[in-house]
Amino acid sequence: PQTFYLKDYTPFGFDVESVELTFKLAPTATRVLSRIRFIPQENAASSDFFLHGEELELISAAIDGTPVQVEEVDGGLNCAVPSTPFLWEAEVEINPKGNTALEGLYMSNGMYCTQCEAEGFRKITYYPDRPDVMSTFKVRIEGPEKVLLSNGNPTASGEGWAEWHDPWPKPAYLFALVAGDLINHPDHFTTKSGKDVDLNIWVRPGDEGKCAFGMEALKKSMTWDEEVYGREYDLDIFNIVAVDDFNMGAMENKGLNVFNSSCVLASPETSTDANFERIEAIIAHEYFHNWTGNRITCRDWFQLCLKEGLTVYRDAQFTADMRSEPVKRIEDVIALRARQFPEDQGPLSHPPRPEEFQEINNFYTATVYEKGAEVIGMLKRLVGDADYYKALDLYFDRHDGQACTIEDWLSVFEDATGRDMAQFKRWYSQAGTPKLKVSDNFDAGTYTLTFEQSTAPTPGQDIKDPRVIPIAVGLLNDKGDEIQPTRVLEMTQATQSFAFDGLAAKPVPSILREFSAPVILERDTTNTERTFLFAHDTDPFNRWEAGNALAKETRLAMITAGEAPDSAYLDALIKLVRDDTLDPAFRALVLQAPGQSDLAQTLHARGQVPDPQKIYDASETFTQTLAQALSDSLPRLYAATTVDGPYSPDAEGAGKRALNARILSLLTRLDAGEQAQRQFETADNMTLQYAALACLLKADKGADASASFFDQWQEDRLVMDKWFALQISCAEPEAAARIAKELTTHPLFTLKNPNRFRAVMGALSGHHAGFHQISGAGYTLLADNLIALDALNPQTTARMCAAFQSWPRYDTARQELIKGELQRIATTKGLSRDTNEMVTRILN
Ligand code: DPP
Ligand code: ZN
Repeated sequence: PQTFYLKDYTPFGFDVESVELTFKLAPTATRVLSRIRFIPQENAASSDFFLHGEELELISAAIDGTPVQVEEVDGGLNCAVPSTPFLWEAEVEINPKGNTALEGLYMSNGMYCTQCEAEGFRKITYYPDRPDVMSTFKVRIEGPEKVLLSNGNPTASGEGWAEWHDPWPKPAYLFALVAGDLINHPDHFTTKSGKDVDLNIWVRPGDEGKCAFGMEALKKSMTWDEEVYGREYDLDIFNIVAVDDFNMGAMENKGLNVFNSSCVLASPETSTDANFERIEAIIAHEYFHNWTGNRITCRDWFQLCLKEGLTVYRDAQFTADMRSEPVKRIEDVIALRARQFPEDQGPLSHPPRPEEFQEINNFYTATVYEKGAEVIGMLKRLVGDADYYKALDLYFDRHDGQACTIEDWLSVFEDATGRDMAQFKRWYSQAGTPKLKVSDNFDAGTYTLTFEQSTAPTPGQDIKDPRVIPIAVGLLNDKGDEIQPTRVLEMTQATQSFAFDGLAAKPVPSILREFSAPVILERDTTNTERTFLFAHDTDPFNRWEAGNALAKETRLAMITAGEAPDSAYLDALIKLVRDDTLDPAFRALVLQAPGQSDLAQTLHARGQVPDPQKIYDASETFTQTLAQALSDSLPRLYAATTVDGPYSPDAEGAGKRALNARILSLLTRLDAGEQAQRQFETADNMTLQYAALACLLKADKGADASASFFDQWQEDRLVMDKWFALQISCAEPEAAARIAKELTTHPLFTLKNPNRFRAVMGALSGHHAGFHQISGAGYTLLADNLIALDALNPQTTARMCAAFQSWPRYDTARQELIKGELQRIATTKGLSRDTNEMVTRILN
């Protein structure tokens, strides 16, 4: 397979002045007519006229009205063209119904929809399908469907046809078309300059009651982007469409966002608090792309984090503003450690801006997105808020309408702040998670912190240079008063010291507040000091972090030394959980057990071989001990966190319910399941019903509840995804793969719906001890299903291969089992380029 390199970038030798497309829709034989005006560039580096195209049947091609001979080659066509501006016209036929890859134009439940990012437009017609080629689009859709949508503004329509015009030049990956018998949930928004915008959420009949929350989230996002970034919407209409079969979460097509239905449809009866929060964030994310992604896009796909890192950062700011800043930060760091750290420390490690790929779809990763966002957060911390927004204003001013690079992005920071960003740029070019070793010294009133940074080699990058690391530090005295408010230390050397003068006694340091950089902090400290910070740290993130470190250390000591749960930590934990002055959402996070895969990674980093079953047992024992130790308080806490009145998905209620669910899970370990059963039966919202079902399944008392849940919700696809997943994630380790296998034979299981596939296979691979059973049953089941799915949907298959990425951590027996499965996948006949690249990288 071909490998593409950043260093090989060459501009396309032609400008595209305008694009006109006509779609004559038919399920298995849609005709696409294109009329494209090309202008050869003067002094072009290359005058080759190559148009991308895949799985297209070329009916005709003409230049300036005269039929032309083209050379069809793998991945596209070549054609001899004039050296003066010309009109390219082509007609192709495509088969949306046969398109199970869900890329290009495809059908889902009888509706047509598109997914073009990154390189799906070439499955619609011949085109220079690269993000640096931007043009305006006019689209005519002909078909019997009631609703015919494309990008931009509607210009004309009649029975069986509609026309759209998008005045904003865009790359082809932002093209979209939707056609179906859909129903809309309408609303409108007036922008700050007084422009009226029609808003619609389009859904299948039956789903119209699940749109109101998404619509509110959209309006909040529009207001927020005006207020915080000064960005206004720029078309007369903004459409969102919900589709069931979708590889990603959602897609920011200009003026026509297409959403996985799981990321937009919401109702109290069918969605949990976590669903509501995620939907609000994704609506915001896609909306924010209108400026960071669409108006300013990427020059090439190596620059993907330019738009994704920034837009994830922006949506995180939005969620923090709508809800709770510390809670959002803690949630994000938990997710970063669970998803990005393993990637960064394993065979798939790559920089936020990769320099080579075979299949770009394999680089929509936690590193590009979440680490990309961390990099923006560091930039903001280093330059300060005022200069950050100054740089962003310059970015929008200077680059509106352009396809940009990370160099362009860093230049606006250099020009707006006068700083040199050369060293900071290493965050974009170097892979791997830096380790930051800390030591301290107190002498004659001066407290000195010394940091040493190092990053282990990653694939293709043996040597790492020191990075700029913003380290937010505060100091406490022995009573827990803050004697040094948060100060951002700017580390640039491999080893560097920072001094704090004029102190009466040795302080307790609170280091890497707010998780100010995505690094692994290593410090010789004691559980006594951690317990002190857990009780007193004035930075909520680091207070949680101290508890998290204790939670990890006590489990690790149980695993490696057979110790009992640390009683000082238990006491501190119980005290904190009982403290009603603290935010319930924060207390719920403090009660959240550290991820078992994260514990395995830590053991591996300390030179030990993790045993998934022992990790599981230690976690269970700890939770059981906690339940018993807290037993007196559980009924009171359960009552105190029960939210009265009608359900509302606001942050306050959600925080209480999150704590309530943790209390219920502890209660269920002590009673016979009565409380959970009662909650299950009386719940009037999915958050409570789901929490109760999870408790019952975990206690192995969920058979009846599970059956009644199925009866109640079997018609609801999204709730059924929960039902599939929960049975696996709540199973005993030895039963997880067996249950998952049974579920793959359930009549409602299908390979054709990525959500359903992810519900089952994602729950299996997310069950650390269950997936890693030494029998290898989990590995085999996942590999069987990946092989089956690859023939239909390479993109989703390839992404799920990442479940195998952590194999080097485990014992030889497990390593051999996993490698055997990866080899079995690799040698499958006709394996996709996507999956082939992933298994090859994981094995090497
Ligand atoms: N739709 C995906 C996302 O936002 C890719 N752009 O992030
Ligand atoms: Zn995005």
